[in-house]
Amino acid sequence: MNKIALITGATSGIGKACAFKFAQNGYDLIITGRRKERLLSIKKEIELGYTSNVLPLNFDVQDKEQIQQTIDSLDAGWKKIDVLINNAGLALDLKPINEGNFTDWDIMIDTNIKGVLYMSNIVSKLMIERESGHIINIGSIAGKEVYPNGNVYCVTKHAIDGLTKAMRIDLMKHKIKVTQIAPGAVGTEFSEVRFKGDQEKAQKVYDGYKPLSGEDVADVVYYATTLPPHVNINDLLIMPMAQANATIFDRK
Ligand code: NDP
Ligand code: 8X3
Repeated sequence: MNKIALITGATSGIGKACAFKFAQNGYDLIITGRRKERLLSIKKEIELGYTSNVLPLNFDVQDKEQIQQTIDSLDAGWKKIDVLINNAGLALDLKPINEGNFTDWDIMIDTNIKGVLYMSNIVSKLMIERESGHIINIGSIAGKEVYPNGNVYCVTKHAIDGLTKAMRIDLMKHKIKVTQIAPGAVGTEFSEVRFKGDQEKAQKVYDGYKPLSGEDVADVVYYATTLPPHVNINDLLIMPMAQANATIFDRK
């Protein structure tokens, strides 16, 4: 029987790259996101190219009732989740604290923090029944440092940095590994979402250097799952060569 990975936010970027990486390595996949059409086309593409079975689940990680109902309704086979990748997340805008938009703040906090809490609570219960599992939280350099106007997004990723440590303590006795993978700049739809469709602003983020790709991050996420049972990567910061920290880039 294949192992199963559940990936939140698999319709784009890092999550989508993780779906393909885990499929290449023989996993069955539960892929989730709000954009149903994308989930269906990714399922089709993966099932054409690999032997994996793919179950698309269309929900918003902000909606705890919907998550609970959806996971409860899985059949016993799909409930045997080996790897949970808490990847779904977003930034909305870059504004000083006095100019921030409350709706944007709520969406970032509800998605990036509460979404990870709901998913981890619900899926860890299934892992605890089997005394086995691995939860990988996608953090960020923004969870290690702060940068101008990043306030609320940075705080959500600092929360993931702390939560990953806390979950590791709670779940260690159940033989569940907990890992944070924290990337620097990754060339995904992230900046397009942050700048609400403004392509020019989004492109400027990556001007003059090569950011990580979703695939670069997926390779590292997958690697973390390949280690022997007694070995865990607690925390891993992965950066583009041309990014020294949250704010210093070597742009040519
Ligand atoms: P993308 O915008 O390309 O992908 C984000 C994914 O999250 C999409 O699949 C989206 O799916 C999903 N998502 C967003 N909101 C929700 C929601 N409410 N419910 C369910 N799914 C949701 O960005 P990335 O791949 O770059 O981002 C993935 C993760 O990586 C995020 O947590 C981000 O914070 C983090 N990260 C990104 C970095 C970067 O520079 N790109 C660097 C460090 C960390 P859909 O819209 O279909 O729901
Ligand atoms: C996403 C990367 O640029 O906001 O977490 O630090 S950034």
